[in-house]
Amino acid sequence: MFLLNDTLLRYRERVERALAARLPAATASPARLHEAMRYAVLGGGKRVRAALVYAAGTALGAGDADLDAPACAIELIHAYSLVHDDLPCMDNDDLRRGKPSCHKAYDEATALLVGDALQTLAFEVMASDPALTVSPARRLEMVVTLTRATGAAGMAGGQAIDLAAVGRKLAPAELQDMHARKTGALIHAAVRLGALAAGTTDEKTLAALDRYGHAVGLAFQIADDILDVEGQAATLGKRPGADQARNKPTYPALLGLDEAKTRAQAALEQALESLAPLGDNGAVLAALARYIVERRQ
Ligand code: GRG
Repeated sequence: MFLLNDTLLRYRERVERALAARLPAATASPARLHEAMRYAVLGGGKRVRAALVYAAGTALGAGDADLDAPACAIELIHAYSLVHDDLPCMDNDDLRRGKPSCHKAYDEATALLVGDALQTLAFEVMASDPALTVSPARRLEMVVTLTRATGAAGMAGGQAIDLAAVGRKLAPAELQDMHARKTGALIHAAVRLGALAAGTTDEKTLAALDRYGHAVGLAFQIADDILDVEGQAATLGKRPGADQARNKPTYPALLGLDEAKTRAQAALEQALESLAPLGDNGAVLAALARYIVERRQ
């Protein structure tokens, strides 16, 4: 029997090394920007998105080396989003991953540039990293997958809906749409990139993993909303209660804590059911889905 903790640790260590190798050296000019990029990316984070890339790719027969580039690209986009999200013009958070957020450790202009540079580095890695050995057409499909998840149709669009919704009561369908873009799109893309890196062309398998990715994205966000109510600052690495304090639209705020937990379980069940076509090869993805719902940070 495999242990998820060991597998997660191995993925975390692997992506940490892969990221460190792809980020610009802190000593190279412009040193302050490069140092801040490394500060924002390295030495923190659960690396759930990278783990989803590795687990999906491995389930379909990819080697780790082919999965490093998409795992890094996803984590670079995610780190950029956190740096920008923490800025005073957005969520104005001083703490991230248990340490001062990027604009607090450096300054706002540097944090803005860090986000910009991490986003472009992610696309450079996806488009040209030599560790990825798929065909040019498949690589282009991966670049497009990442752009759609990141841009106005995905994460940036979801963030815009979120900012516009503060203080306003969203309908459940609106809340789901916002989260599907803001958080779900990147999580779904992580799973799909893993599958694409494995060279899979089987539509049924890709469709099953798409269903899994959407369900896990939803489960992740509901769990995150619940943690904002029930979590502890020491384990979260950020202030709990921030969503409530800002009157943000969340699942517990809209539906109550019990119903939010019911929905998280339903999304988990859906994720697990989606994995049926993968048989035993879906075991790590199933354990990751459970971890995403049951995590305490
Ligand atoms: C600035 C374009 C732009 C988008 C920001 C992702 C996002 C959109 C904002 C982050 C706000 C937030 C806390 C959303 C809740 C879900 C989420 C992304 C949590 C953080 O992800 P984790 O828990 O973080 O995977 P770690 O630190 O473990 O990587």
